[in-house]
Amino acid sequence: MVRPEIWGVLNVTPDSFSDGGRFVDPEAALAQGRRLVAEGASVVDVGGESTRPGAEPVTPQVERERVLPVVAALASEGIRVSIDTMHASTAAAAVEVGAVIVNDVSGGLADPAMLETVAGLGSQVVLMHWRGPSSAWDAVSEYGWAPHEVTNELMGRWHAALKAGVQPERLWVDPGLGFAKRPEHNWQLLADLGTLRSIGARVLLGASRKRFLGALLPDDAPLDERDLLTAVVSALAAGHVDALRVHDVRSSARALDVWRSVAAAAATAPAYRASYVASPPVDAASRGDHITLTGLRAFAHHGVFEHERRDGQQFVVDVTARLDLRGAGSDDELASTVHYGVLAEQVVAAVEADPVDLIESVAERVAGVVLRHGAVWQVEVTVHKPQAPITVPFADVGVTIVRGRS
Ligand code: PMM
Repeated sequence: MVRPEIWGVLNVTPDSFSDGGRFVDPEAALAQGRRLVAEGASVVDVGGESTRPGAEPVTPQVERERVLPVVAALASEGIRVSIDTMHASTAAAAVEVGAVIVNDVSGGLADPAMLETVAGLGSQVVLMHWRGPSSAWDAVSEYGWAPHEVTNELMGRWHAALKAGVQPERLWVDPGLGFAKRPEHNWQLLADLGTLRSIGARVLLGASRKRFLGALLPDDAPLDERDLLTAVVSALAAGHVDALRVHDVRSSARALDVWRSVAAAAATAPAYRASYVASPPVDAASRGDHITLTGLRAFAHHGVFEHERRDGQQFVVDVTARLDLRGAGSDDELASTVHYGVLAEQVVAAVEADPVDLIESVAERVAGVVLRHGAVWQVEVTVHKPQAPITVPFADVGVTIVRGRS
């Protein structure tokens, strides 16, 4: 399992919600950027305009004056810098002085020139889910199941970016936790990051210190108490995202150490016991999706009798693999599903491998092979033995097992 990156937040603003005013001085900002990297950040995300509800918008000019010296200084030290801006002109100027990622919380909607500008810059681009400025949030924070709407809307931004000329491998998406989302919508998004992955872009997640986490703490809790909650989110989300955007890098890095230890242990377990940390969560909408393969024929030497071991016989296998097929249904990409031809060959190979006494063991082996496909969350396997040594006339005998991820 690949460990997600940590992106450290560096707000060079007088008024950001959690670190406003602390790093306005370029020297203080530079020192903080270095500290974020020393603590484990692989990117420093520099912002010069607060997105906090009620914050005063700044002109691109003021924004550039704040961020450019800091971006240039960090980049000159070999640090990968992301510029958090909604302004195409700031994005271009920041890339000019060394930024390698443009993080646009409006997903290219706030500034009509943004997508074409970044297409020409050659940088990576984060498209965050956005439904307008904070003044409009009350009117637009309605969702059925937030992961669906957010994914659909981000898919639209992803297409817009491609149309503007941005290559797909340069694109990131971000569900925009806290942006026009009520608390329940943020929790829904965290519960179903798998849907977001169906877009096929890398996923960035920004839960750090946000209000929905603060709501779990006493009213008078200091802001940095939210870092523990952020770190827990980092560990819970780690298997589903490519990067985590956080203010306190240390605590999330420690949380990822724990996650990685669990994920490493999961990787050594029998495949059908693969831990939930390695698999996308399954939401109700896709629970019934499945691929079936029936009547797969294999010749093997399983059985308790000597003649069975010596002569072999035919086995017939049916497999029902349950996985979320919505991504494949919308992008029409083989990579978004399981290739049934490959699966069929793997199942037959598993049946034809070393002889065992029981078809129960054969079924377990087949289930393990199917669950090795990370997208499959549950599998039903039936192994038939139509030539079994049964002394009375019979049509078929088989065992069926259902296995899933714990
Ligand atoms: N959140 C903030 C600012 N920029 N960018 C991305 N991609 N994702 C986010 O969730 C996000 C962001 C909120 O402000 P902060 O800098 O005070 O955390």
